[in-house]
Amino acid sequence: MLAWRQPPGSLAGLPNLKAVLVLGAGVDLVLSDPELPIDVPIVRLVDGGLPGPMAEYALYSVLHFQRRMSDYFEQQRNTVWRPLEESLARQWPVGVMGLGVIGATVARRILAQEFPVSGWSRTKKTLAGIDVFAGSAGLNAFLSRSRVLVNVLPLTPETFGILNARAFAAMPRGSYVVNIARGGHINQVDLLAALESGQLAGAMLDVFQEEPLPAYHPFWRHPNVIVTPHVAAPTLASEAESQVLENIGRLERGEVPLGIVNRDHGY
Ligand code: NDP
Ligand code: OXD
Repeated sequence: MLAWRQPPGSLAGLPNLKAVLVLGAGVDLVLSDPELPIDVPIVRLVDGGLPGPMAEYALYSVLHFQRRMSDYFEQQRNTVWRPLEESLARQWPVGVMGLGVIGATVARRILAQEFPVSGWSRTKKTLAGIDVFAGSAGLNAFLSRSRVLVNVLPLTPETFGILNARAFAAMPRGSYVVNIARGGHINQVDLLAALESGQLAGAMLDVFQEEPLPAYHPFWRHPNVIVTPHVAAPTLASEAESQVLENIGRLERGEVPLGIVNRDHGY
């Protein structure tokens, strides 16, 4: 089965299912399907042309906040000509949550623009020029130095709701959150409360617990929230096609496919 956002229960009628090849990087939806047989390999797209656009989106969001673009957009709407106090990239430490295929590219791209960058992952990585933290022991130290937090974690039982009141409280006051991973990472009530209190100054969100984001949702009209419709990185058809063909060949030959998901980790 080639799957992307399959309707719930659609795996049920497939008694001869040999493998699920997911046409994206995140496999949370497939793994959460109660009909998923326990012995079928799940394969995700590795790279799939996604890291570059994800890094562009993340870099844009960091520059947007650093260069006060929301303030200038608002001033333009009111025909106000007023230069605001500016700050330098080195005053904007950025934290990248998740240092996999995408996170490492995001971290390097932002570092190349002279922002200090830290990264956080399950196991400790080595990335030139990037301060790395790992596991729950490293989480608070990582958060406390993130003036902009960019989330590129997979959604798993361990990472569900990880961006919550405790995490926001550990960040510097007036910091920013960018979510380009999954809506389930964010506790929405806690995010709105942190924005209300000023603990967070803003958020740029590409992914939501319910997509499309319902019209009544407060994120749409919040002055300090930027909403985009899950577009941080569209899967490149040509990349997906060649990876799927390669993996079907590997499965037929009894070899391990590229991007095989470790079900114990959930990604
Ligand atoms: P990878 O599997 O390559 O990387 C995942 C990273 O997250 C790894 O560094 C891993 O650590 C870390 N991680 C996983 N669980 C934990 C945990 N419990 N605590 C700390 N770190 C953890 O994934 P990709 O980089 O390919 O993709 C990341 C996610 O981005 C996808 O799952 C998807 O949800 C999202 N995405 C969103 C898109 C969009 O358009 N908005 C497009 C593409 C992807 P370790 O290496 O130590 O295991
Ligand atoms: C993905 C996505 O996981 O587009 O690939 O969200």
